Amino acid sequence: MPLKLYNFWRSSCSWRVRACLAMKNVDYKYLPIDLFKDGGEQKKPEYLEINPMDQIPFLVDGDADVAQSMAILEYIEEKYKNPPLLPKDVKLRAKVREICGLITSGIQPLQHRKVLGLMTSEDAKLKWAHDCVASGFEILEKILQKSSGKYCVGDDITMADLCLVPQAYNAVDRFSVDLNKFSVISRIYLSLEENPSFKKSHPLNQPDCPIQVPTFVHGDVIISQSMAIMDYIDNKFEGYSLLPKDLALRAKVKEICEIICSGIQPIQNLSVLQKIGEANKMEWAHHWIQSGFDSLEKVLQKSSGKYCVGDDITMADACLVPQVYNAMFRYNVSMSRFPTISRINEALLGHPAFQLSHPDNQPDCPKK
Ligand SMILES: N[C@@H](CCC(=O)N[C@@H](CS)C(=O)NCC(=O)O)C(=O)O
Repeated sequence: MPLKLYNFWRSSCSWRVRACLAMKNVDYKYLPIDLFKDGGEQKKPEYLEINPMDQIPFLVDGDADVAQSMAILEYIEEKYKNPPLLPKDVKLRAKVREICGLITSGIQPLQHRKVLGLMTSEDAKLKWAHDCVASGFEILEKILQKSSGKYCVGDDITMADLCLVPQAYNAVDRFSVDLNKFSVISRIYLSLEENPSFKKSHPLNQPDCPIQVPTFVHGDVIISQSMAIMDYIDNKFEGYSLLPKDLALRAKVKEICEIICSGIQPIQNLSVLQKIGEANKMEWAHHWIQSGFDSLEKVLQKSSGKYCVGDDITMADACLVPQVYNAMFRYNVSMSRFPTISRINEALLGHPAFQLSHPDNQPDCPKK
């Protein structure tokens, strides 16, 4: 009977255990416990019956059950010997446990959801979590400067790395900690990001992770649909706004976004093309993009300055560039009949934000 792991895709403590099982190639049944649904499935009587602690991860192995990620890691380590995740040398083994303790008792609990729930605002939560993680990382960095080789302790992956990777991911992804300030932590984190066991156990690769891409996660806020995400980012983060203050211009930006996001992209997305079939899909995509671009060209002839609406970059431009890229490189649409779209696209491709976010510059883009 395979092991059963009660866990949640986003939970860093769960990731530690999933990574351990992946390293040791142990098969297990994934039992999702949604920490957010209906006030949290971890608090439901049926779960508390299994695990009196309203937490995950929780491992069941026949008549054995174990809570607390470190106890689970030790259990798996003792039961499945290869590859070992604790060094043979007693001093190194203690060092691994020291690093695990620092992360699992000294950092993670301070940024636990229950603690953050005591803060009065989203900003206060983020500041608290950021500061706790950053100050913990300052200490961790000093320890790792002495202990690390390729990984946290020497050149072999250990339990310390199982704790480090999820915590570093949380730090960057949820609490905007600047990892560049911690050169050893970021070196180890970046090298392990590519490791197949960490990839397999990664939050975004779990069956209960919301399947739609893009999905944006910010603290407890989880949003999919690109327009809704852009709107959130625009309102949440001060500084440059991608929506004009003027009401009419703002409406024009949204009109252009909709032409692209509702009028062009959905007709040429993968699931539609699969239905259309291999033989006809290019012609189909070509046709609908061209007819969408015909309308868009006319709108832009009136609305554009340097960019889609006037001379400032807006959400409309954020929609335009990826659609032109698709048109040109996936569906061979000739852009010569769309001079305004092409001109704006060229101008935007020179901008650092569009270079940084370009498909070719993403970590999951296959190396050429
Ligand atoms: N020390 C525990 C901590 C477990 C823990 O904090 N789990 C979190 C998810 S990472 C949880 O279940 N939270 C429940 C909640 O937020 O209500 C361990 O290492 O397993």
